[in-house]
Amino acid sequence: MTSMGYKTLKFPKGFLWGSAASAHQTEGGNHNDWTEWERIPGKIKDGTNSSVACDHYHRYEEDFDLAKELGHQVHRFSVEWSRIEPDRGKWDEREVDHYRAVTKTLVQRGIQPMVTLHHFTNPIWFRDAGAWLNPKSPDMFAPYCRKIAKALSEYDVIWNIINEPMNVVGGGYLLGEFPPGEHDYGKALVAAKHLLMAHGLAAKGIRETYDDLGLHQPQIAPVQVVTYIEPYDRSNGSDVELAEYVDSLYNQMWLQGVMTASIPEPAGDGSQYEPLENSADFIGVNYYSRMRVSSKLDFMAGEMPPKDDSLERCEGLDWEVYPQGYYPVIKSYWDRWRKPLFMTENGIGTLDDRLRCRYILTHLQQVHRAIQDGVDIRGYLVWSLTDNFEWTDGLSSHFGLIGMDYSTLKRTPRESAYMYREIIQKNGISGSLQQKYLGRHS
Ligand code: GCO
Repeated sequence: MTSMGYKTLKFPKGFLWGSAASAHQTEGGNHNDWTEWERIPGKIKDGTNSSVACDHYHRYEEDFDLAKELGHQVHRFSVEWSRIEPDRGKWDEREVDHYRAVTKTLVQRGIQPMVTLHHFTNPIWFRDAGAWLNPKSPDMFAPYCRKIAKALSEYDVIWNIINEPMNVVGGGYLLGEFPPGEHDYGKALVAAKHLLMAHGLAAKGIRETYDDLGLHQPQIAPVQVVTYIEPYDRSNGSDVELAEYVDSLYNQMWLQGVMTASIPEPAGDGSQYEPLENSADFIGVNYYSRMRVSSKLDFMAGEMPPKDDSLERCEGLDWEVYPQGYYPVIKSYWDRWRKPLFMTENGIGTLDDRLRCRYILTHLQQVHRAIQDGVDIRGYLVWSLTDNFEWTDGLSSHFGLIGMDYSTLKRTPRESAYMYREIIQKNGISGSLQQKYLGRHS
């Protein structure tokens, strides 16, 4: 016991600390399906767009200098497919070189690169071909993955393939908040199936690329967003049933496909899909909040019961701050799959940086608890290194450890960034740090 009853929380040796970001949200200057979507009035809540974003495309060295100064040991970023393959089968080698330079810049700073190959955005030609509804979409995605695997193979890269596939499905084909803006359950399942196949083919392509080059196999992982789903009324059987269904659809089905090398129901008929074999060395878990569901409302149309007013919220997106949901989410994956986990995103959009500090600390307490209970967790990444363009909310969302003045593009680390650095340096959280930000232990 130390300060005021808070225990020092030690993390395992070799636990990796860092942050995550994506190309479209930070780079500026992209032209993909999201670029066009953003131009449609009403799609982005604050009317902003990603045309400049953080200008990270030109300022990545400065950003990685900051990451290094802030003690980060790993950084998760994405390669923008539309830059690499602006037309089908046509490669832009200068852009390939760009991401080689980005990766090298991290390595030179002693930061482990974790590379996502698809973080929501699609090239225009792929959109025009029907995107993830096209049965050939997995084959269209695979050559790009091989290309980047080869290009970055000289560095020790950890591969994430597709970021939050069920958000692509839910946002794009159920809730209509992401392109192509549809509300169609049947199409959503088709997209989920093709995203699974795409993960498998991409993983296989990366493995073969490394084999052909005579290199050791890299770490490859799927990245799932996991929301803790609860019935609005626990005593109502239909609410409980709906919660189970939503959990199985959003949190379990896709990953089950990866882990069992099959296309599970309802996206498929359970048949095996061989390329998915050996496509997960660990599971990337993105956690932000919980969601309550009520059978009295139309969940598929995005209708949600009222939020709990006693909980703090993420600005704009209005997500409840719910660290209690993190532990059961982690445990459910561990108990089911016994695969190492990596916390690939966790964070909050807010200008109240003390809230961000509390958010990070209370969530890390849950991660630590899971580790104590035997879960193999390899690392933790804050979303995000800097403020950036938030999909439906635009630039007025503030997820960064580093604040961004969009008029000057000046980066200023927030207090949370220094708090996080202290945690990284100690590979743990002292009692006094918890007391400072969380107050007296109750
Ligand atoms: C996602 C993405 C990130 C978001 C973050 C906050 O989870 O949707 O991976 O790109 O910006 O999660 O919404």
